[in-house]
Amino acid sequence: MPLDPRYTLAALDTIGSTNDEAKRLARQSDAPTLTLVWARRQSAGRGRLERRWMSPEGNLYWSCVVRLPLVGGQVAPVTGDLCFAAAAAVVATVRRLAPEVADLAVKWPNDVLIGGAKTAGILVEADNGAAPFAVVGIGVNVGWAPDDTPYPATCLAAHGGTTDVARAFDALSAAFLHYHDLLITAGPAAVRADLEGLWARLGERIEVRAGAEPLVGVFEGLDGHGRLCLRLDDGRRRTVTVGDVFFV
Ligand code: BT5
Repeated sequence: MPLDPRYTLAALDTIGSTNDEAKRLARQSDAPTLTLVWARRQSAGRGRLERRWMSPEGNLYWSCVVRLPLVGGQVAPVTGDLCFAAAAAVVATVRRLAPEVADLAVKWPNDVLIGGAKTAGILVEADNGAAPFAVVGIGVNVGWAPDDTPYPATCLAAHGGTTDVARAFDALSAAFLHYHDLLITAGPAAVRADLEGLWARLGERIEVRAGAEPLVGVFEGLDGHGRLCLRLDDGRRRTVTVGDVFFV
């Protein structure tokens, strides 16, 4: 499947982090929107909060520059929306490349799980400088998963899916373009609609670490901005914009 001509591709062998390379290209060489960086392996792959993303050969390491639209002279708050677009693109990719998978879920805001185990992670980073942009970074475990993470991890191949990273690249690139365009033409609610029914632990008790104090309560759903809504044990409701969800 040829890459859509709206993308510009930098395909690399080994790089520290495809997100860092995408940021460098966006800042230094004025790379256009939809500049893609794809590496065979990463030597310093990152998760959120500088956590490590294990990145040996055999998996997909994909980052895309998205130039942010300006709304009323301000950078539109689209970072979270891009995270949902990325999650929806990963879900479409898993469905295509591992069609036997039944238990697919998204752990708010950025993990895609198969059978409760992490299969993909998403890291969206924004630069609100003079020429604002975001980098959408996606790691998909295609043929390999770590066995020493605090929470279980898995890969497509372990669920009857492909081991072909190039196929995963093609599928993810096509799916992300679809959701990128849907975000622009129909808005974030249309993107989130495709994630309905996929939220892990909806209606169940979860723990959210967003500040100093962990919050424990029932995950009631997302609000109109994609924020997580929690009903605490004392009946109060809290919405969380950024945080980590833990299963209790
Ligand atoms: C994420 O962070 O899940 C975002 C991961 C984004 C990785 C992509 S790869 C392409 C681009 N370039 C980068 O440098 N990054 C992006 P977070 O929610 O913070 O989860 C990180 C945690 O996941 C780690 O602390 C480990 O416990 C676990 N982990 C690390 N590597 C993993 C892997 N390959 N598969 C499953 N879990 C992993």
